[in-house]
Amino acid sequence: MKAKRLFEACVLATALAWGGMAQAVQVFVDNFANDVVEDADTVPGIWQVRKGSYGISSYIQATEANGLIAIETNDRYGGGIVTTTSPDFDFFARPLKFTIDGLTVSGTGHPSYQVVRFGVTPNGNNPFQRVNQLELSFTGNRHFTFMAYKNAQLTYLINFNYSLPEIPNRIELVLDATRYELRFFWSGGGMFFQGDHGFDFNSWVAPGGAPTGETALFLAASTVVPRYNATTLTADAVMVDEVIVNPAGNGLCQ
Ligand SMILES: [Ca+2]
Ligand SMILES: [Ca+2]
Repeated sequence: MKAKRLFEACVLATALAWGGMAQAVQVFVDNFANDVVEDADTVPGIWQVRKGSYGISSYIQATEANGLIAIETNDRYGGGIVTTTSPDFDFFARPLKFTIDGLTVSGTGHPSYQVVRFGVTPNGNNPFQRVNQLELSFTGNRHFTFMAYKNAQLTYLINFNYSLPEIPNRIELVLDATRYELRFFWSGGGMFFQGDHGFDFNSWVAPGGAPTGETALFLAASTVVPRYNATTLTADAVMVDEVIVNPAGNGLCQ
């Protein structure tokens, strides 16, 4: 009930602010429409395909077709696509909203094997090392976590099983220098969370790096049961229609 009231308060604040708002300049958008995984709509070479980091025989495949990115894996620890680390995604410099739209998962295994991962990290070279990052994870059997890895120590910001009919079709994560807001949307409704993410500018660093605020965005899949040495997949796949990064106005609730 508390979360619902907060959502209504935010909607009201947004509605009141609407009339005076200038058109926000979009930071980044990728519709996955040019059939080249590495190239976003207008930014060539921004994505790289990365395997998980634990050295098991992992298989990651990212393909782009029909306006969708599809990520398939047999890796328990996650692999997928990662952007270049960039000041464009620095949410300490200004609030940003990261949107994942048109999300679906599919697979032939048990739904608990199908895991979607999405997050931000200052370590675009290896986001699956999990030293410092904020990461959302959904499984197909409706378990959701929002995790903060800080100096490789894991804190669950959110961790629960939810009674929804499906994985959210759209996820919006708003971050500013200290806080997060998280919204899920699916065909039957929405859900809202907010809280402190636990990082400050100086703790948001890649291993051995200096604080710059620069951030990478990643979208990944993993499976609960890895298929060691597999060279083909049983098609546990995460598919996404669009990734958008927008300024979030003067703070959260935008
Ligand atoms: Ca698309
Ligand atoms: Ca592309």
